[in-house]
Amino acid sequence: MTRKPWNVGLIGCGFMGRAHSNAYRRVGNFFDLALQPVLKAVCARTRSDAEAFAERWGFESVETDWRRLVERKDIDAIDICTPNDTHREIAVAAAAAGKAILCEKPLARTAAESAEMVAAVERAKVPNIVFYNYRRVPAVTLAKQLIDEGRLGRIFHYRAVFLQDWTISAQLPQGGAGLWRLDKAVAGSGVTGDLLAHCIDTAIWLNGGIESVTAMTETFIKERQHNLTGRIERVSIDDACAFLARFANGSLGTFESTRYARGHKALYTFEINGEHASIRWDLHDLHRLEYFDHGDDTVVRGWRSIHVTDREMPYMKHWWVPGLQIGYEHSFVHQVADFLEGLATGTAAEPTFHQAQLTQHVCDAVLKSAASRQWVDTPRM
Ligand code: SOE
Repeated sequence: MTRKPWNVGLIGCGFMGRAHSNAYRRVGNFFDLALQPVLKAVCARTRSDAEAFAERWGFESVETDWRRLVERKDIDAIDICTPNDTHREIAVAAAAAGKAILCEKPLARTAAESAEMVAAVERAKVPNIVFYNYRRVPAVTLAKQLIDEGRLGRIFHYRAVFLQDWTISAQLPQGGAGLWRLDKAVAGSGVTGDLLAHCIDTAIWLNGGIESVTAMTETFIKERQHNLTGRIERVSIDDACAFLARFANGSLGTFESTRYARGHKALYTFEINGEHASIRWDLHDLHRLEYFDHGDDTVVRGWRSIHVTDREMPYMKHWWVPGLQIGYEHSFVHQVADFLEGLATGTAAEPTFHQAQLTQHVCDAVLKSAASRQWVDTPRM
């Protein structure tokens, strides 16, 4: 099968730059697609970083100014893997240059910033997507399938947590490479934009829109040394956030996230309780979906743990044989596969910038509610 080359220009060489590069390299080996990603160019702040990354991952060329990359005629798609404060400017320029855009989450620091990005891609009519990768863990996609089939019936409760413990030390500085997530000017917020954004995206996808929220946040370590200035500076991000939500379908949501849950590295779990059935998922055991069906015979009724590896299960026919599981990195491969499939069929893969704007609005409402100690409605879109 002859595939048309699809030239990717990646901006950012951190953790996400690696996850996305791996996806572009792998996708053609496992999915039959009309387009073949070509790692055309990578952009980093310094030439040595860009060159080292290019050599490791197989990029053909390097840039140190993202504007030059965006202007290049040999680039079809711009992938934004940079810190959050740069997403808007890069995306607006890439849209104006007619490139497809794949952006790491969260779309931007605030809903006002991301609204400009939504307007830019819609004006330019360029394909776009946001990497909320957990939608494409097969067990999570299976949860969506079960809900859409009506197996849960009316949904009453949605419960999500995302717990980490990597910022407990007061000696950990803020700012700069790897630690910009602690710097509000760069990240926009703490756990709300970084971790709860994942939970919110999955929740909206599985259970529909969130209409109102009431939240509390806390910053446990009030001052940290800033890596870029060398000074002790105020910490303005939310270290922890918990909120209650009302969904448009009448169900109630509870969400909690923190980077201060000793013993938890990336414990993202959700549980959904419906009239007929419940489902539960845990990132630490990501290839399993737990399912309770009240319709089962009483004597065998109980939670079952579905090992999501059969060919009939989402994405799994592309991988190994039943019983052999896949992992975190595959969710990015699936996202790229769906995006390319969407380009070929004309049906955009989700979440587009427009759809990700819903999550931005919920994040903004959560932070506003925490500051005001009031319930806050999300805007109708
Ligand atoms: C933060 O530690 C982080 O890397 C997030 O930025 C990712 O989005 C999440 O998937 C894992 O945790």
